Amino acid sequence: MLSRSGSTRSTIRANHALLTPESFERITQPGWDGAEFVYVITPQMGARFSMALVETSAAAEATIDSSGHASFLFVLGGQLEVKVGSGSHRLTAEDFVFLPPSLAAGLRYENATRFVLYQWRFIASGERYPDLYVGHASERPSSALRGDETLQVQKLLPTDPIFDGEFNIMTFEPGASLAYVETHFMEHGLLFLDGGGVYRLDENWYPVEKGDFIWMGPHVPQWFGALGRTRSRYLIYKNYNRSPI
Ligand code: UGY
Ligand code: MN
Repeated sequence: MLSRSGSTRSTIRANHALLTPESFERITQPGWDGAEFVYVITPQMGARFSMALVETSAAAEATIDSSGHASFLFVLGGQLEVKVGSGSHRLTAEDFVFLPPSLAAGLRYENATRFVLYQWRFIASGERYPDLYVGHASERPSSALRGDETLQVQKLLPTDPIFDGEFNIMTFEPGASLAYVETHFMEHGLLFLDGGGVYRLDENWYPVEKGDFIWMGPHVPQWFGALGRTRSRYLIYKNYNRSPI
């Protein structure tokens, strides 16, 4: 949905950003035939990771450059095949894969595939990187956040300090909210999967909905209240298991 009015809900601030689809700018990347990238969150805005929406218009193959970087792919629609060594994994909507820096992975995507690609410089603990991890969101267990049954969290990755980050899906019943305004040094890269509501970021309150992305920088005060009559869900990355220094 293009807007010719000169207005957008996208807002870029020093410690947070809201990125909404009417302002997305698409670019190509070498080695990714038939794919376009919307880099919604980047180091250029101050983040220590990048988050891109990748959309394909033709079937093709690509490889993930893993030199020091880990990657996490979450499929929104279409079909993606991940090939590592002699193994292969077929991913469809809400399937995901974590790729450690040590691994060379080939991708094959069909036409009209959409996925989110997070990449960051992995901070190892000890000598070993985690292995490749593939999963499906609906198969990950859900638990109430601090006993609040209206706010469920699914941890997509195993709870193991070998990972330097978490990827979670948070599901809010209509009217549910975060219990308090969080502040923490960890950053977030978020995509609204369903529903919407009001997101507080720093001293600002933003209406948000499905398809919106948010960057929360270190320490930015953050709170969400879900509105509407259906559940709200978001996918959220957080650097985790590592100290700030
Ligand atoms: O895990 C988190 O920090 C999460 N509760 N933050 C958020 O939803 N903004
Ligand atoms: Mn948080």
